[in-house]
Amino acid sequence: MAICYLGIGSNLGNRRKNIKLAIKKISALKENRIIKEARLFETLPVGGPSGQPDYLNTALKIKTNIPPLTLLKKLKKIEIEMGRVPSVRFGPRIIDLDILLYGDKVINSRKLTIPHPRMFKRDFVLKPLKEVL
Ligand code: PH2
Ligand code: MG
Ligand code: MG
Repeated sequence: MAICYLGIGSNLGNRRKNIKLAIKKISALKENRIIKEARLFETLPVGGPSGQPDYLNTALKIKTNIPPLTLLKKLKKIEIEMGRVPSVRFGPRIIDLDILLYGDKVINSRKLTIPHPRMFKRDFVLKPLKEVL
């Protein structure tokens, strides 16, 4: 089992409901257990088109046996199930599920970079992450 940290964000629709549903779906994945859940943080959008709605952000600490790339695929599947549609970079989204850290792994593949490449510069990631570390 590996300890893994996920970042979650939503700035479209019922943001709180979106995040709660995503957490429910994450906890329903086999070989995956939620250890800690951060509070919800209201945050200003960083990057992307101007005028997009504010975000709610949170973070999870999970214990998982799902390998990183498989976990990424499962998270993407949840995003799509929840109605996320492709948009411009950093554009508004119903749900965004990011792998921040996965054990002590360092991964630099075409599909996945761990630690998350922008997490250390982003308050909206670090604030909730601090609560679950
Ligand atoms: N996610 C982004 C880009 N900008 N801004 C906030 N406040 N919260 C986010 O989750 C966020 C963002 C790309 O994933
Ligand atoms: Mg993101
Ligand atoms: Mg993402």
